[in-house]
Amino acid sequence: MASTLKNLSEYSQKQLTDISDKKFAIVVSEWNESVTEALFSGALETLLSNGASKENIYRKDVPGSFELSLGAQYVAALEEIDAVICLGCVIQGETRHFDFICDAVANGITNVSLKYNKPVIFGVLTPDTQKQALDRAGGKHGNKGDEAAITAIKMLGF
Ligand code: DLZ
Repeated sequence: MASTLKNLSEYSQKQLTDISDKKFAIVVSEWNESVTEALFSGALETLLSNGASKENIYRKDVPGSFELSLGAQYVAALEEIDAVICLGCVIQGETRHFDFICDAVANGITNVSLKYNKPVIFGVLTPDTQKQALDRAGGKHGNKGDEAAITAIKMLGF
């Protein structure tokens, strides 16, 4: 039931689409690196364990989550790329920077996906604290990088 599914890292083993010849770009924000590297590891492992080949997975880094949209646009524009996964972590702070970045990246990623008619997945954590981020990057709440990869695979099977 969708209402009880809180953690896609424990997704059902329902048959996923064949991704052995699909090409993925993973765009990773360098800001909050310890978190985003853990998200990247989760996404990479999940793609590989679901049949993607290592040579079909490209990684591009951007300075912060705000730059994920443009990074995604660069790679989505490449004809050979089938799906893009954007990984970032924006931690709620004292300033309104948080809202500006989150709004911009959510809208930007949506626009890139619609413009190129390809899955461009929003794998951006928006926690209140670093601990909450780590809990969702391989900790007690799973790994949202895994979930982003599963979402990309599911959209390729649409
Ligand atoms: C400036 C900034 C701040 C305050 N916080 C974060 C954050 O928590 N996570 C993140 O990914 N990036 C942050 N940034 C950087 C912006 O995303 C962006 O790189 C800069 O504003 C330059 O455009």
